[in-house]
Amino acid sequence: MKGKALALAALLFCCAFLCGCEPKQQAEEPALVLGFSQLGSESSFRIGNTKDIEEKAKTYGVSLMMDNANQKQENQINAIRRFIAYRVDVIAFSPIVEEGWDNVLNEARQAGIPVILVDRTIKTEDESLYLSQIGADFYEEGVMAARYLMRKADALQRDTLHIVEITGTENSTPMKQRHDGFWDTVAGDPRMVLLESVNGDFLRSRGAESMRYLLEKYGDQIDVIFSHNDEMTMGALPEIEQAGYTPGRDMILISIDAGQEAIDILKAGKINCIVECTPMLGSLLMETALNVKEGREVERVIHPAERVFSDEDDLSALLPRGY
Ligand code: GZL
Repeated sequence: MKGKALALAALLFCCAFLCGCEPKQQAEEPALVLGFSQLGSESSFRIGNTKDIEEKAKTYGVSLMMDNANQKQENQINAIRRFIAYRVDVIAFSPIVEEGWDNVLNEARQAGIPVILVDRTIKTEDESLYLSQIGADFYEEGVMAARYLMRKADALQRDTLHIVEITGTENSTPMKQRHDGFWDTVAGDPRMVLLESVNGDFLRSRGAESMRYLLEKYGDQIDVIFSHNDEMTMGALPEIEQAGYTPGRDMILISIDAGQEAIDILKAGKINCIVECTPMLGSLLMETALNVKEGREVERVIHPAERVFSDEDDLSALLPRGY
């Protein structure tokens, strides 16, 4: 009897295999449900960051609830509350500014939902409100920008460089730390003279407005523009040219992010230096969130590796940036 049953089972399996009707697969349970509040779509960095997180969620089998806050903190707070109500496994978000998160993160903690910060960070008295912060070392980005400028001053044998700064979103981590990293580094260098810092909110349109204002006020005095991101640099470039100056030659341009559009302009000689701020944080986020769900230890601060691209380099073999 047993031999006949085995033969029948083998026959059925062969039939199933030959007609391609393998046994029904159980629907895969997601590895985890992750709620992510993205701050907006203000730059190629941000768009690249969103795209990478969406792609890596698929790669890691993570069920992703993505919300775009369109540059408003209240929208991020509301999204986090929706994630709590939905009882996601982990909440992650890129805080548009550093303050004002304690209440909603306390609600997440009371609901037993762990929180991961992505890209930017928050200011809080209660460090237990989040488990990990994954993002660039913005202070170091400012330092790298300043070190490039000091090398450039040496190469040009300049006694003085008058600098204008176009900063990112007020009270955001990248704005505060890029500013501090840059000015702390040049503090001891008498050649470096700040004319004025103006806020461009990381936006192309505001970068143009800021550059127009600075050109009208300082004109020929400007030797260096230190811009906190590529979007604002792109906005500033046509203003510089329309005022009759050659960017990259009459004025030294230093930017941050290193998206493809800006890299192409660096290669064309109109930007002198771009400090990389990689948006490709998706794998780090998924791995950290999965570790959190499994109850494994995670690092408190995770910085991706970043480099500088400048007119000191041969960029001919540089691979496409992907953002
Ligand atoms: C930095 C990120 C900044 C980018 C800008 O990690 O927060 O925000 O440099 C973006 O392009 O707007």
